[in-house]
Amino acid sequence: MNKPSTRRHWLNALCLGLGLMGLTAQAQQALPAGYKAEYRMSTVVGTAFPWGKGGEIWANLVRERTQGRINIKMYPGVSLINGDQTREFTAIRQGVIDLAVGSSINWSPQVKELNLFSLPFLIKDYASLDALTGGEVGKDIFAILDKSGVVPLAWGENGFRELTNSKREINTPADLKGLKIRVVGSPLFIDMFTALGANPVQMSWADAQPALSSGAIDGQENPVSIFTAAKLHTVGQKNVTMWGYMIDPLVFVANKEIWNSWSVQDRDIVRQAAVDAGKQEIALARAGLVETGRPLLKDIEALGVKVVVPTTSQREQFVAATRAVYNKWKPQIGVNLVAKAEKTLANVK
Ligand code: X2X
Repeated sequence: MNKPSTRRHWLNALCLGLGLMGLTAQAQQALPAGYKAEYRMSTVVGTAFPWGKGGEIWANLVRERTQGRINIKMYPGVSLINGDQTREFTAIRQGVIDLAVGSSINWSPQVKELNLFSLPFLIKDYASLDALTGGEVGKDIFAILDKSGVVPLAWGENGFRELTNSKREINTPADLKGLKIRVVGSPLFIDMFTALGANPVQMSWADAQPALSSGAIDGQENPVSIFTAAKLHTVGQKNVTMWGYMIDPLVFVANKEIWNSWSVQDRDIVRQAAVDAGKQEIALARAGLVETGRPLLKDIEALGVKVVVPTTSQREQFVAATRAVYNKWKPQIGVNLVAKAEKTLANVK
């Protein structure tokens, strides 16, 4: 019945199978007990953006420095939660996401203190943000994140959020009147744009791009690094207003259980890699905006986009129009935390 050649074939297959099982077992043995073969990292945007690049740098540094013990796979587009960026924080806490580089805005529905960074016209320049994240306020926020159930590791940056639209130049609140502006998840943004006379529409970043393309909405607000990488000029966004009304920092975090499953040595590696990646990411986020003449703005104008910078008195009109929103949100964020931030900022040169 069984010809010798067929028997040999089965024997070979059996040996190959056993060999593979042995190899898999070996690979598993190489990992310390309790380590997963792969960890899932969430970001909103991919590696074409400073934010996604920061995630990639972090994952690569961790893989190299742990000799592959900790292997991180990126899930841009917040794909682990079907693009619903306002659920990211909960998903990290619950372990649906192992690691993340996330925006303070997207996590602020769960961590109300993170709305601090979204207070209109509070943080006026990079030195001001650095004074907050690098000082007592930054420590307080990390302690709050820790208490909220994640392990905060390092700061990154999305950037100063600028206003763009398809309709007209916007220099004052009057120019915004009636425009449909897409805003992100925190109700603070609905308050701000309502106060400015616009018609704010809350939607995810994934939904915003088709909505801009179809003209269902007129405008949006995001850092100009997002504008260029997402090519928003191709979806009708022909006007940019450099009003710098707020800046959203990013935070590199880990799920607590995952964190505790690692050796102390590996935790140090992951934390230091986050700090190093965060520094590089912040430099990428600021590229073209910190050099004299802000060369990135010239690049945007070269795309056929009109870039305006409100004068001091025009800017004052935006500040005045949103002051009531600032005052309404201060107690919701925490009077002490906001006062501490205001005091720190008053001392920034
Ligand atoms: O949705 C946005 O506007 C974005 C990409 O900037 C954030 O995730 C906060």
